[in-house]
Amino acid sequence: GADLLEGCTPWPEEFAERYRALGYWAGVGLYQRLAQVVAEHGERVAVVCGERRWSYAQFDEKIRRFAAGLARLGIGPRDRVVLQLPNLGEYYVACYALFRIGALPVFALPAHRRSEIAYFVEHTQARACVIADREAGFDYRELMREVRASQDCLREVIVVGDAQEFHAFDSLYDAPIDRPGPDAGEIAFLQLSGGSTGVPKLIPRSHDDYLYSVRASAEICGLDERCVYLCALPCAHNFPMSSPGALGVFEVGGRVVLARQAEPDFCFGLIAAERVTLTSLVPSLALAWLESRARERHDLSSLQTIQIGGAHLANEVARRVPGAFGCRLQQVFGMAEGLVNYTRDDDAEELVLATQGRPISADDEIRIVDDDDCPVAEGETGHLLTRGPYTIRGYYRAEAHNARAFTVDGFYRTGDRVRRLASGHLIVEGRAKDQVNRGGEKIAAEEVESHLLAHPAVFDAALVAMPDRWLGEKSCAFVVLREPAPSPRELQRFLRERGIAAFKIPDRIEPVERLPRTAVGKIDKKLLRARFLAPSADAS
Ligand code: J2J
Repeated sequence: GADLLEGCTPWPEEFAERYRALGYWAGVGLYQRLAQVVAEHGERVAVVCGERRWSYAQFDEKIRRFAAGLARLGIGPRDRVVLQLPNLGEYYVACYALFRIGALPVFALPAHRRSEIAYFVEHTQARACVIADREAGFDYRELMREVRASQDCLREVIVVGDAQEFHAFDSLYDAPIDRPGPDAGEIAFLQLSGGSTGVPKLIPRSHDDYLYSVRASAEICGLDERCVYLCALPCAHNFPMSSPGALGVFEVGGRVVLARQAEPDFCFGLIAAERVTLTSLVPSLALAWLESRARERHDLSSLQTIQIGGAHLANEVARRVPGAFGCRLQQVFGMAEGLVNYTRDDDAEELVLATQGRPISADDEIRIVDDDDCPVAEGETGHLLTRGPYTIRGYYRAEAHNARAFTVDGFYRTGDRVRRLASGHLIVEGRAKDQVNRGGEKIAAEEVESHLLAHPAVFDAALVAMPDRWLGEKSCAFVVLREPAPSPRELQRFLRERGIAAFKIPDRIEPVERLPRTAVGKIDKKLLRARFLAPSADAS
């Protein structure tokens, strides 16, 4: 671990040794593992994307050819490449090709705009970006032109579709070359954190640690080669990627069906046509699927399990799922930093409906503590801290933040408030971190506040969650304004022009005289949130 990628925190040697000795870390790289599956399941269908169907052998050939093309562009071990693609088969080709050559994808979301992408490029000193030409009315090539103008490190732009002055994705399918893969202890990629601070944090995951979580997840979920998984969430999210997600399905020789949109009608059609057995949803999407009449028009009988996670799932919604879809519900409480909890097939019904599951691994260490880091009494609610064979020990290039986000003995402070049952199942009771969870999309309050404060007429700003029937939470910014005061609409436009993802733009902006403060002078967000509980305060 001594010569890990600069800016990453290795596991202490005694832990690494233990995780290897227990067989969690198998010493196999992510591409290497896929190659083993290809050898066994070459003729089976791996990826379905629109009209295209790729067998494992075809998928692998694309990966090896694309890896050669990347190498021709000079992309090599440990180079960072920002990957910003919608749900397309090329997503996984690019991922595994980068894994193969030991370069690191940086998992951006299609919703990200100039501010986020420029930050990822700069912070990781990325050499290349992989994008789609256009999607949902947005031209990503335009975005790249803007980013390139300010970022000298960014040499190559690779475009799925009409490349214009950039490299066409398809032009990089060279003749494969054999090359040794990276060591499995290496960092495989940088995943995005939900975060709560001013700038997004990046999560370095190693081949060994990630593959363990994927393999164990596939096992817990009982996947085998007959599994047909519908990827309806953005494929860059950690949940549909690894819990067990697409990588879990590739682990067993199953089939990944990519949904370009998450709309019920569209997805139900795919479920019926492809005989989908498994999918993963955030609660807001599950609710939309439940409420959709389209359910009655399609044959959904192939579904065996719907996983729901990423945000609070209301008990009433959980109860409706099995009956409405004629399949099992599995609750998933996970985080891109590591720890993932699942309810299990043989759990009592009440546990499945009312808890967020228990950890993957016997070596996931769970601590539930009070504000002073002292363990709370058994069964009481407290802050969740965790450490284990697939939970990171530090964010990428974030030394000062790491000192706060991890305990001295390496536990990650999740920012979630949980309670543990005697069975080991966790119930997520709330959140201490300064974040809005907007239908599973995480918004770091401080990040949006600092964008607001960049406006000359904004004197002070506080972003808080407000309850929403569909998304669970929406965001509301309370702002103290100087004259001439801009309207809420003007402020929203200002944020859009700063180039931030649409989901981060406050759903509501409330001008106030002043922000309430706590005794120590911090903005009292609890008091601000409480306004949404008092019926008289909600004017909208
Ligand atoms: C309440 N809050 C939840 C749940 C996540 C699997 C599943 C989800 C994610 C994910 C993931 C929750 N109930 N069931 O990476 O592999 C909130 C918590 C958590 C944060 C992590 C996976 N499931 N959450 O959502 O990194 O606050 O990962 O700390 O996006 O989502 O967000 P993220």
